[in-house]
Amino acid sequence: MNETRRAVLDALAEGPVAGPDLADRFDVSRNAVWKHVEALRDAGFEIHSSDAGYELIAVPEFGGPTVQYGLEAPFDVEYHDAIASTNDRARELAATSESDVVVLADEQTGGRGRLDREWAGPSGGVWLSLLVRPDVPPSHAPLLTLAAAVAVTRAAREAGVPAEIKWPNDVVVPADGGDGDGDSSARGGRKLAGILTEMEGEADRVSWAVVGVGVNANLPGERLPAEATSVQEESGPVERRVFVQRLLETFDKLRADPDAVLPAWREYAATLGQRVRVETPAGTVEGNAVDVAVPGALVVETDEGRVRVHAGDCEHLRPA
Ligand code: BT5
Repeated sequence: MNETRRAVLDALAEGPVAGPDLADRFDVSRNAVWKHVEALRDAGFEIHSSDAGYELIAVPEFGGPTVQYGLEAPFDVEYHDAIASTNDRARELAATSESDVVVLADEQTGGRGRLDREWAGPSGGVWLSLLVRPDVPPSHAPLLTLAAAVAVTRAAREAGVPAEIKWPNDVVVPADGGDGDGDSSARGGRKLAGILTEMEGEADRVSWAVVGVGVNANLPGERLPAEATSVQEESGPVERRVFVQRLLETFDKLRADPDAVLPAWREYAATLGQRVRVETPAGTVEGNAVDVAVPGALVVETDEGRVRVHAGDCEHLRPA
């Protein structure tokens, strides 16, 4: 949404305002004002017009302009009702000079998880990919995944869901409902969200990173895979516009303050203190998960000593 349109929208939200006044205020023609109003109506904003002028009555439930409206983070939002994969679209944009763009969809028909696994993306979810160009070495990219996990967890908790983070990239609702008595299911809870970070880098710097976030927001249980849950199932439907805004705002703050990522992650971690088995590309690691270390490695206390695991699938085991 361009700056004038955003400013027109802000003005309409403050009460009836006459078209000519808007034209004067923003130094554009009356016709241009009318075009902005019509474009906003097309995007689903309900704008009432009377003798007193234009007035914003309601914002759309979901979409690009409605997420950008009131968003306190510098992202442009490209919205699709349906798309194969927001990560694929963000990767296309990565080939241009775009940055700080969020590709957002209501429905994803060819969503991907890690290792080319399928990701179910029915209408009603929050499927988004952030295209960013952080000035960090490629080895630090996992911090983006952790930051996104913190951002999702915070937004989910604000929506009333006792979400926790399962290393490295899952946001889950523990089977014990988050009361911390350790009685989690063997796999570590029901999955609320997953994150898929992809990037391209040179030796010392990330060229682009696409952080793909999938959150089961307003989805009934029967539309979810087994072992999954949704915000709707846990605490009722959520205003997705607000959910996405909070998520993007937290992510934006954390990327500006990388030192804050690990402490926030530890605070929400379901994995720390658990007995885990991690299938890594180099083999299986089993032991107690004791910490997370820069840039996102899980520290596991094994019979042979401490091991840092950088990637893999993590299973929470029942205490021995
Ligand atoms: C992930 O992979 O958890 C990363 C998922 C990332 C999805 C987002 S949506 C926006 C963006 N665009 C994309 O195309 N992708 C990203 P992984 O850890 O490999 O988990 C995948 C596994 O989770 C699957 O094999 C299923 O078992 C399970 N799964 C699939 N869909 C799910 C869903 N909607 N909710 C919970 N679990 C699901």
